[in-house]
Amino acid sequence: MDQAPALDIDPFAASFFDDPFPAHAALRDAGAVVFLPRHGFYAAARWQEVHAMLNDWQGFCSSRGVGVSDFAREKPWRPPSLVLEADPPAHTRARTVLDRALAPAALRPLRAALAEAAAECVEAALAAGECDAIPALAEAFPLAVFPDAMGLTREGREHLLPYGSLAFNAFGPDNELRRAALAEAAPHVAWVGAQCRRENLAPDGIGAAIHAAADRGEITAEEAVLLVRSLLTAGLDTTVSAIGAALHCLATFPHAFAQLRADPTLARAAFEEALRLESPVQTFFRTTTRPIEVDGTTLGEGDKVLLFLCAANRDPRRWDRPDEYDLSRRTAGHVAFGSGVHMCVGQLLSRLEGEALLTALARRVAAIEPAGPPVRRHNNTLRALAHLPLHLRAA
Ligand code: 4IA
Repeated sequence: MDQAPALDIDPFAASFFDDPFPAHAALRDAGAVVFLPRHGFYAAARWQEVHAMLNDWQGFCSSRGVGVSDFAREKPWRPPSLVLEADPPAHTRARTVLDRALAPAALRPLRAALAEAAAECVEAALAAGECDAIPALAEAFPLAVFPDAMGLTREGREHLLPYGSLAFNAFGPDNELRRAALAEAAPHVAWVGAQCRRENLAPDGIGAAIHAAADRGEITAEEAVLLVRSLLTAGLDTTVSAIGAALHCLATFPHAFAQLRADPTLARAAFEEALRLESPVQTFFRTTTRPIEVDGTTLGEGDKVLLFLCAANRDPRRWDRPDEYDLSRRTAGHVAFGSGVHMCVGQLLSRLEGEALLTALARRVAAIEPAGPPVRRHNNTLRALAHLPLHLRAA
């Protein structure tokens, strides 16, 4: 069987983060799977293979870690996630608990608070006229709703974003970003670890709902702590990145913003298309459980494969005009939330947040214009902005 084509690319380098798109195209065009000799792992960047691998948990497992590090050979930096870093049947048991805690019935009561907080954030940004939309909107809005929804105490919330940033950097190779994040980890890890405990969570929040599953015997008390940790890890930096991406898209595609203004019910579509185009979670890995053939190339057992979600979401083999932000596009099938048994358990809350913020924007803002160049925030997993200077004009 053929060997995979090799490409001399480092997908965890600063230059890659600044402009990943030419390398995405090179990866897609080189083959269905490509070997990256600099790191010693494989990559998949076409939609078809990324989607197929995400839906084959038997062949492409998560329990050996979804980062560079192979848990079969290296000790993980923290106890593994019971959902992200697990396979069925263990995964199914833990996932069922989170499914219920984040189900429509559990989240419906949040809608009013989301709309109110979104309106306040947009009003505050408008009052300033010119703003840095990352702290002012992309961070301020999720921070105003998510920690309360989880039931967290007010003190120490400044640890949440650094903890997420650490976890997402830790999926990468042993580079400067990962080393720097781990060197600063201790206070963030300690705070988040303590907040996952039942006695530190408000009785009416999502965190308490997870602990209630332990009372019903669905999971143990210690498992509940780790499942709360999953939501605190995955639930904030991701939505910050997604909302930042949507604001960037709306500022750079004025026609799309005009459509959104004319019809605020397009908020959901505007958020979804930003997810497809920018894909907050850029990449993660699977590990092969046996020799597997992919389009004529045979992978061995225990090989790491890096799945390029954003490259799949812009694959011209799957999407028309893939680099265009188009509110009328049928986005179904994008893999920004993953696919298969691990598909984002928080996607409903994510969409409610995105919809609330973009609806508030559509109702209150007449024009969004760039007020300076955006500045990227480099991370081994997340595509994110550090700064997005915008000029907002009130409607
Ligand atoms: C967890 C891939 C990302 C969104 C994610 C990160 C962490 C966890 C889950 C998902 O800690 O369980």
